[in-house]
Amino acid sequence: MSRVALISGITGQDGSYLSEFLLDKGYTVHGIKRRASTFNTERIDHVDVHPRSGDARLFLHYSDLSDPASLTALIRDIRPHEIYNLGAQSHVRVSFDIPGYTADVTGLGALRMMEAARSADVGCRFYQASSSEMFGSTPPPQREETPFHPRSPYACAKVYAYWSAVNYRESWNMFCANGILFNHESPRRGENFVTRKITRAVARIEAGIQDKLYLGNLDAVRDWGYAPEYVEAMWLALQQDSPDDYVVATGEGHTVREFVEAAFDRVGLDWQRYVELDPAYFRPAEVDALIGDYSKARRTLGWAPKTLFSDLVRIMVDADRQLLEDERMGRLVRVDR
Ligand code: NAP
Ligand code: G4F
Repeated sequence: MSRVALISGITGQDGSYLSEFLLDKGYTVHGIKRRASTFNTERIDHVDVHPRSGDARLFLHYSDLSDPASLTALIRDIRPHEIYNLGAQSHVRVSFDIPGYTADVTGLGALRMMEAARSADVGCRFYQASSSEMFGSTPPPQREETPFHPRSPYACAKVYAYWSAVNYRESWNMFCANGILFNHESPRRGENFVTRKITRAVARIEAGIQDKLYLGNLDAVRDWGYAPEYVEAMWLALQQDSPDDYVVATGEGHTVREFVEAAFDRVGLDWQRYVELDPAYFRPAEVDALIGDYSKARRTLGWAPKTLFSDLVRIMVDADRQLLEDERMGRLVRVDR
């Protein structure tokens, strides 16, 4: 019988890659989508076979991390072997504008998922999408034992969710694992995270339809990996004999400025002619440097990154050039089923 997984955040970057990964492994995949006034399933439409075809192994359900009753009912109904809690208000800068909502969805939402799994009593394994943002101002390299010093409402909420997962493990003997993932990017990255904002702008500036790119802090250092590789680490964390917490990273740090320079270089343009600073993109408190030590994941999970900085920049710039070309040629048409 096929294994069953439930993913919150299935419509996001990681949820889409994880769905593909689990479907390839033969899983039946259920995902939580939230009601929106516009279509929000663009990242998974290509793997979503309609149930009426009889071949479907991906099923989407309306629910929300703010609605405990629907989470409990869903888990009781589908009885998953594995739950991946990827849903979150995941934008750090935005979390300063909506701190209460971020705490509710990103922090309490994780608790609601764990409590729903516990009360449904289905004996499933639970993955919590923890974040390198929890390390905040603690200097690199950061590893599992590094103390947290969160610097945003988002990071505070993630610390709460992290400790809730540890607490459910210790209190209820639930198999709860935290993946402490450092930044990971891809052509499916949300357009208002810095890497994707840059690569989209590069494609548009090259095509002559955008003049300037407005950014905030160019000095921040991030450890950027490739998202499709990171979802394998999530799965591996749930295949171990006992639950644990893992840093997942590349071990390489680069500044935002280096990313900008490499992306403009890819199309032969001098970034200094196009990039301007806008104070609106600076944060009330910044995380200066995140560089992860992933030795435990390598040793225990057998996981290591394959795609490093310059390949990541190339993949993202080339994908945004292609996407723009497809949009301009009218090749991207949504077909309702
Ligand atoms: P993302 O693209 O922003 O996706 C977030 C997902 O959460 C989307 O599917 C979103 O739905 C959903 N969501 C938001 N609010 C929700 C709610 N109230 N109820 C249910 N679902 C809700 O994020 P990502 O990059 O894939 O990251 C996945 C997870 O890993 C997040 O928890 C993030 O905080 C964490 N993380 C990410 C990174 C990274 O570098 N990407 C690093 C460390 C940790 P809509 O599509 O409807 O908006
Ligand atoms: O791309 P960012 O918005 O990602 P950030 O804040 O590191 O958070 C991401 O990674 C976390 C893991 O460490 C995740 F938990 C979180 O969910 C999210 O996926 O910003 C990266 C850096 C920051 O230092 C920011 O100040 O880029 C700097 N930056 C400079 N100009 C900008 C901009 N960030 C954004 N979003 N937009 C700018 O214009």
